[in-house]
Amino acid sequence: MSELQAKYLIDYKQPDYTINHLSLDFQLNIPTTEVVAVSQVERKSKQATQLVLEGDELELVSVKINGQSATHQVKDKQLFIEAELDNFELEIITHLKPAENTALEGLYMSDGAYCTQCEAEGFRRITYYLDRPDVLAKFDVRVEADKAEFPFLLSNGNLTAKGDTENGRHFASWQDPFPKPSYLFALVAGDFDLLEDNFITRSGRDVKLQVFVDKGNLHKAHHAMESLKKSMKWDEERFDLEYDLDIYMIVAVDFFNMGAMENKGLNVFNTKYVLADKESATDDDYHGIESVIGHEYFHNWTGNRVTCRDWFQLSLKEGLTVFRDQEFSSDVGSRPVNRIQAIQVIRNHQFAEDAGPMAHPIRPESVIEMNNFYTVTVYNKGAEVIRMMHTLLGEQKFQAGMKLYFERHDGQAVTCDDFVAAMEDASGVDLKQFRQWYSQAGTPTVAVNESFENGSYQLTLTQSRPEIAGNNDLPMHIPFDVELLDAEGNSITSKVLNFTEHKQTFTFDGLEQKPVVSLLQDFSAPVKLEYQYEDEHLAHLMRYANSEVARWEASVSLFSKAVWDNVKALSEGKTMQLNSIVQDAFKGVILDENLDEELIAEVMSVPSISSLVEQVETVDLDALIIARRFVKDELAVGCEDEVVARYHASKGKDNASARALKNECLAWACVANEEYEALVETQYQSATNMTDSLGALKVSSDLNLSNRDSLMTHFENKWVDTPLVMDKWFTLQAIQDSEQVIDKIKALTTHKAFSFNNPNRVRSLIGSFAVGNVEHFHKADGSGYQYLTEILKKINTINPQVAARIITPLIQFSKFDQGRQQHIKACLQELMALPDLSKDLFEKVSRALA
Ligand code: 7MF
Ligand code: ZN
Repeated sequence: MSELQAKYLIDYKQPDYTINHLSLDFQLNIPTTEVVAVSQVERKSKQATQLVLEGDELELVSVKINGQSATHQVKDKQLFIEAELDNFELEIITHLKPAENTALEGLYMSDGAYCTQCEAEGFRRITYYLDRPDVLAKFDVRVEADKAEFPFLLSNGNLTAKGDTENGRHFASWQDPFPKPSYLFALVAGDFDLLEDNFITRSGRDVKLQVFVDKGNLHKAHHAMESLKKSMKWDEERFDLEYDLDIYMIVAVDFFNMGAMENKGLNVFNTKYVLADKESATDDDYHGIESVIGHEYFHNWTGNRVTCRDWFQLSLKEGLTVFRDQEFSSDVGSRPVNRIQAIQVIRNHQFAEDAGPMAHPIRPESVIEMNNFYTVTVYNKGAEVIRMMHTLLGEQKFQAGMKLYFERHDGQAVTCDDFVAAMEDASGVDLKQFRQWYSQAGTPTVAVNESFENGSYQLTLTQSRPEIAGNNDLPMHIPFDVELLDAEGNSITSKVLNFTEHKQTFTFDGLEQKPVVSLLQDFSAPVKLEYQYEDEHLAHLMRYANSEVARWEASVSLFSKAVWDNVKALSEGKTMQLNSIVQDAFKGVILDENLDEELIAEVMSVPSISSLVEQVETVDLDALIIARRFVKDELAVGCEDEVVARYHASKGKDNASARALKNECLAWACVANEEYEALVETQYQSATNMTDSLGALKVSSDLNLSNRDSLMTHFENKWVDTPLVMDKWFTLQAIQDSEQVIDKIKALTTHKAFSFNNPNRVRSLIGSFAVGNVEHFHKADGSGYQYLTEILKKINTINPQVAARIITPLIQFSKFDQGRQQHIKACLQELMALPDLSKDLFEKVSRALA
């Protein structure tokens, strides 16, 4: 079978053999590391004669069964072993080259430390194994390395022995009492600063907590530690879940393909989600760290204790764990602001994925490269699906469902359907139709019609969804939250409608006047709405809707409508204009003393070009850019006095909400009038935290103020040795509005702080250009596409996962004009012709060209 062939969910079969115990022995050395893997194998299917193991990038040294050399053959990344025994001991010795591993999958070196990343299929780069999540084994691990260079030797579970060996080397032995799939294995060896603390669990057990960071960064580890303790407490209180080992370790590494990884007892994190102090990290960074630490911790139950049967079930653990981390952030912080941010991820990224060539249900049915399915669909739409169940059941029944899920499946590898069944059985709520959310790709659309007669208000909803292979035409169960308001802004009624048919009418009787309706409140389902709003209607909601999320939502719709009205004006050769209702509505929010400042900042941050693109089927990108800029400028000019006043009022306050508002006000003020550059200069020079200095720098850079170059140079000199801060600087460079931006980016790839081997650097410079610089990446001459293609060719061989992530903006293009599409197609064909194209890129490029 070619490795470029897809695998299918319907082909799932239980394994013929399983492994109950694995002992791993690592002799860590550069260039060659030796791994001795001893498995206790059990034959499950009596007619099986051959054990087939997966392996990749390995040098096979020997294979023994019960101490005797075994008959075997390696073919196409698989090892076939003759094994006609019901129980046997299998010993495999492999050699690896960690220092040459730039893909950062399996065992690799990160800045002088050994570390591993095994999810999804990286364990097969360490030894030949049944590398699939439904094989659960108890792991014993022995690690040996040079003592001076690698004083810390870590793996999953509890330390059982350590000591010195020969030639300045030492060893440590670890035992994980919980059976686990191979993707949760981890090993780290290196020299670190260590922050220690402890947590007493609800039942009184004392858990040792350790955060390992690069030398010299100890002072940046405290927020991560506090976040961990908060997470542990929250999971006990809200989900009744307690930690289960005596030790919990977090290691922060510079070279990491993703955000973090939940390896049992030994989480490995990208430094970006651990290191913070107020000089170098923004309020957003602090928030991100708290939520990622939470996410990985919450996996201990939703992912590790109960894991996935196969990788098609990834959303079982990821959708649920994202839901849990969102609830955590909302309980310990601002619920409306967290909800707004989650909604934005769906609208700005997930809808695009669902409308593009990589569209898939939250439980995909076919996969070539599993790494390509760690997506906003599986994660974030998956979380919305869990949230809808929460809405349908309510907190109490939802928690009863969780309890039953753990009672039934603790220690097992299960399916999404097992989860839904537990929710259904514990609550008595019928979720048969609801299960469609797991199998349908594409974003459903709900068209809304209303009528009002004799005191009766009728809301008629019609649902449809795109025709994508695998979709059916049965209606979905859509929880549809509505609120009716009267003309004075009082709430008449608020409820969640069970919208289950293709077309359904809901009636509200006994009304005196036609109500103003707030639709799909709190984004109660991940759908697109079709409804013709009037400006007055939206302004009313912005002012009076009960829910703050609904008020923000109305501001998004009002701004968007103003943009589209002007796109239309442009196409008809008319002059652009902005309705004073829009002006007044935004002014009203900016002046509102009762609204949370962070919420005002969210309203002021107005929809991005890419989120506007998501609202329509086809778009004249150039007209959109002009119209959006016009609306933004008009609003800023109209609110100049108000934003300047609020800027000064927020200045003295020392909290994240006030800073968020202050920085939005600064941006608006400078859009209105460049004379406020003096405020930017003062804020930058007197800032005592990164939120304020970066806030000022970003305004100067985005608007190309006259102090831009001097501030950028100052920032660069100050932070050149702090990689995570340089990432912010690289991003500002990449998203600047300059005709020379590509040449500038090219020059920056030789900057001493840049490296193509480090995923954070590539994402901050190249990724942000492609995602965040819509105007220049999508230049009509194709130069942006061509540049990304050049980079992709390079990264394809260095790190296929990173390449496959940053190609996203190049394959989600179908809305633009023919000229742009032709340029993109030529780029994709160029990639397709690469002799060494990775399967990660192959899957995406071939789907985009199909
Ligand atoms: C919060 O899911 C939300 C999502 C896989 C790696 C972390 O725990 C994870 C890992 C990818 C993409 C997003 C996230 C993760 C991964 C993530 C992290 C924090 N199991 Br790929
Ligand atoms: Zn996760």
